[in-house]
Amino acid sequence: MTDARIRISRRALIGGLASSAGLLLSGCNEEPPTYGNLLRMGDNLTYSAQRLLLSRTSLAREYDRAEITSMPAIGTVDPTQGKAGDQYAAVMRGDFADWRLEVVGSVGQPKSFSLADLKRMKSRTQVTRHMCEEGWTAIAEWTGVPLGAVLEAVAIRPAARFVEFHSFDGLADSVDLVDAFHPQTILAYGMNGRDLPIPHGAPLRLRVERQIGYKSLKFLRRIVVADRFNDFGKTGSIQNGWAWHVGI
Ligand SMILES: Nc1nc2c(c(=O)[nH]1)N[C@H]1C(S)=C(S)[C@@H](COP(=O)(O)O)O[C@H]1N2
Ligand SMILES: [Mo]
Repeated sequence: MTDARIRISRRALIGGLASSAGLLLSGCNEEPPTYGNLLRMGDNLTYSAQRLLLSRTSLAREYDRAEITSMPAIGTVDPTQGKAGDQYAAVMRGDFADWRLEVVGSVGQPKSFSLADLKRMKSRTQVTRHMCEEGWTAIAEWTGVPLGAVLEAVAIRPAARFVEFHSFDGLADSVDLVDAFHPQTILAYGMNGRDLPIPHGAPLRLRVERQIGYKSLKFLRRIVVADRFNDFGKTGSIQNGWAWHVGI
């Protein structure tokens, strides 16, 4: 590591500690959200360090198709059993023809997209390594529409800072606009050249390749663009003991 890099990471460290102690510099867009909880300082550390050390568009490594591995389905694999189970079952029975992705919030033109609408938009295919917090990794190919293209289509407002995702199984999470507009952040409807299988999040899941696996929410139903940070209470990662920002 060069001297300059060491200085940067020390600054990231100090910045992370300061902000987690509640000393947020007002008006600084590089600061992560704060929840006034010292136990969450790891969020600030990984957030500051990644934002300082990696360029906004540096890409997660991509692999060849020949390197694809098998991938277990983890967490919710059958959303018909969950909170909005009946609604999921209804759209699943129709092969997701009646499913819609609602995109609302701090936007000029709220829209609701069918799967066909999303498939007609710009698409990106990427072979990446999924890293689960439980310790396993897997390589798969994902095809979808860049989240940035969807956000442009709804004309997000200048005050917007976060993009929130809501799933059929009740989970919710968010990313900042750096991750939202990152070229590898896609709303995936395809996996390994086929439609996204139900256990892996059909009909649409998020892929956030520069963060750990649980950020890539499956079974999406709604996206809300927000000006302020929301921890989603019991349905969010934070109150479940998981970090909000988990850069890899
Ligand atoms: N809606 C929803 N999204 C989710 C989960 C979940 O339980 N529900 N599990 C997360 C975790 S911990 C991982 S590792 C990946 C697993 O994706 P996979 O089932 O395709 O392997 O999805 C993430 N997204
Ligand atoms: Mo995971």
